[in-house]
Amino acid sequence: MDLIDENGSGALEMDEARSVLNMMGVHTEEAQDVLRIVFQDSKQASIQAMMDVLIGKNLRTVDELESMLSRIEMFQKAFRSVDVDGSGKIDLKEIFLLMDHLNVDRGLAAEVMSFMDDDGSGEVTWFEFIESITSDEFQAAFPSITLEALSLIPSCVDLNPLHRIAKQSWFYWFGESAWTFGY
Ligand SMILES: [Ca+2]
Ligand SMILES: [Ca+2]
Repeated sequence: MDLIDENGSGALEMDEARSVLNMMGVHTEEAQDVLRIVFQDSKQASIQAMMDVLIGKNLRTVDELESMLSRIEMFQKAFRSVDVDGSGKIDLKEIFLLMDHLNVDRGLAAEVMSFMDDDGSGEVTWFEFIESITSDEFQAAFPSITLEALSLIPSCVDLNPLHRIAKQSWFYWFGESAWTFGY
C-alpha cells in the first residue's frame, strides 16, 4: 500500500498534496501558496513539483528539503508500525497497543481515539493520523505521542497476532533452539 499516493497514479490530489506538505512541516499560508502554484494548471501534482516551488521561491534550502523528505518516511514508518493488521486504518485495539508501547496510560485511549478520529468513523485513516500528529493541540494534549516516539516503535511484525502464533508453533516444534535462529 502506498500511503502517500493512495490511488497509485503517481500524481497527488489536492488533499494528498496538502498532507504531504503537512508532514514536511509546511503549514497554513505557506502551504496554501505552494498548493495554489502547483495546482494552477493541473488537477494533480507531484512531490517534485512542490519541492521545486519550495526551492524556486526560496522558501526552503536543499538541505532542509532533505530532512523534510525523511520526515515523510518517518510518518509512513510510524503509521505502518501502529497499523498492526495492515488494514490501512488504526482501530481502538491498535491505539491500545501503541499506548502500551509508549508507556502511556491505556485510560487515555478513548480520548486519543476521539481526537484522531476526526469524522467519527471508529477508525483513524492515514490523513487523520497526519492531521493529528502534526497538530499543536494534539501534541499539547498527548505530549508523549510524538512522531519521533511512534517511529521508534518496532515493526508491526512482533505485534502481529499471526506472527505471534507462528512463533509459538516454532517454539513448540523446535523448542528452545528456534530462538537462537532469530525467530
Ligand atoms: Ca489496522
Ligand atoms: Ca475516521
